[in-house]
Amino acid sequence: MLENGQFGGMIHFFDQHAAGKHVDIETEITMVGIPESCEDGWMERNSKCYKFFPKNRTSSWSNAQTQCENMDSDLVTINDEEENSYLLSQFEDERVWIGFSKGSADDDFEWVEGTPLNFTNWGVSQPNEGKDNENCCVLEKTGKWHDYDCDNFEFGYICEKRRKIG
Ligand SMILES: [Ca+2]
Ligand SMILES: [Ca+2]
Repeated sequence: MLENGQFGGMIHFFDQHAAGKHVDIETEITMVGIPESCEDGWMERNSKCYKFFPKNRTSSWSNAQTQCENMDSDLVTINDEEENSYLLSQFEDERVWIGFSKGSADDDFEWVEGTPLNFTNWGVSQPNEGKDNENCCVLEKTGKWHDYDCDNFEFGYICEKRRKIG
């Protein structure tokens, strides 16, 4: 009897402890306003929301970025191999614009929303500057990245944003 009582007491203690922690975490999340899911029409993955605009909504790179900005987002930033693979699984186009570009031929490619560059997936011989300035980047269906002329091609595109702030 005595051992049963002690054992029960311990469980009660841990339950209270866990319940207290749960409340603390919920309070913290509410204060910084992170939860909430993606808005309608946006795909959710790892706290980010994505919207895909395939070839029936093609655009130059800068128009695509403007469209994303109008929805409080940017052209997608591909941070790692997993995100690259995820995106590939979500569109059928030959290639789509991503948020990777440079101001001129002499600049370096950078992410439009400012993420430090720690992953690239250029195709063979890319970026190659082509015949003209190729200052904008696409994600090809092969998974590889290619630089293209920003203005003289119209492709589909992908917008990305953090999950809706509640
Ligand atoms: Ca990303
Ligand atoms: Ca190229």
